[in-house]
Amino acid sequence: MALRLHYFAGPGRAEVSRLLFTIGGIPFEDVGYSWETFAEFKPKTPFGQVPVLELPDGKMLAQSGAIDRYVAKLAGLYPEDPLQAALADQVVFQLNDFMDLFTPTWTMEKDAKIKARQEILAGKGKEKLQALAKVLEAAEAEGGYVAGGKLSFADVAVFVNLSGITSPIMDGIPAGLLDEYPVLKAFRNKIAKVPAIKAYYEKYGEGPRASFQPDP
Ligand SMILES: N[C@@H](CCC(=O)N[C@@H](CS)C(=O)NCC(=O)O)C(=O)O
Repeated sequence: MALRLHYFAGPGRAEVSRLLFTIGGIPFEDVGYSWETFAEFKPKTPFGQVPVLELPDGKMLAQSGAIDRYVAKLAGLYPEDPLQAALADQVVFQLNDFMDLFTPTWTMEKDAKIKARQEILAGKGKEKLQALAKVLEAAEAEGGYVAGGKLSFADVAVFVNLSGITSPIMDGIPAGLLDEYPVLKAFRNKIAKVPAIKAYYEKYGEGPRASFQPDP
């Protein structure tokens, strides 16, 4: 039985793993839920949340960070060198800190949500994106990727988070946000052109994933 990745239909916290499976050529089943169908599955998960990766023996692995690293190792996309692995991880944790800023906005009414997101982008969010740009600029000069001079799960995570934050479903976030951060824009676009990633969004790049395409 193939590994089964359970999540909602959108990109969200499962997209990094979907791409890692795809780049690595590892077959997997992408099991999508609506809020209604998730209610039935929820009690079967370790922590009542998705994503969950169902293993061939039926065991369930939860937490996107654990799933991403496991799939990255299967796909040969987790650096073997401990320092390079830590350098990859530091960027992924920085991305998590950035995305966590928006967590309280998800349940807000539309007007409040737009205002709160604009404030984040002008304050703490800007600081975090600027800091990320500095790290990526240095990485670019040292081999072109986040760690070890080659593609790893951290590059995929950068791509997914920068594409996701500018998704058409993100009220209050300008589609052209990355124009303010040329290093981030260029990096996202470079990873968008990795052949397996580009092919994935040629197939699935509609709706919330429109922003995952390479720049025109
Ligand atoms: N830290 C967890 C968070 C998982 C999470 O927040 N999942 C949300 C969807 S993005 C969920 O399952 N929500 C439904 C619920 O909590 O009932 C991870 O990264 O996997």
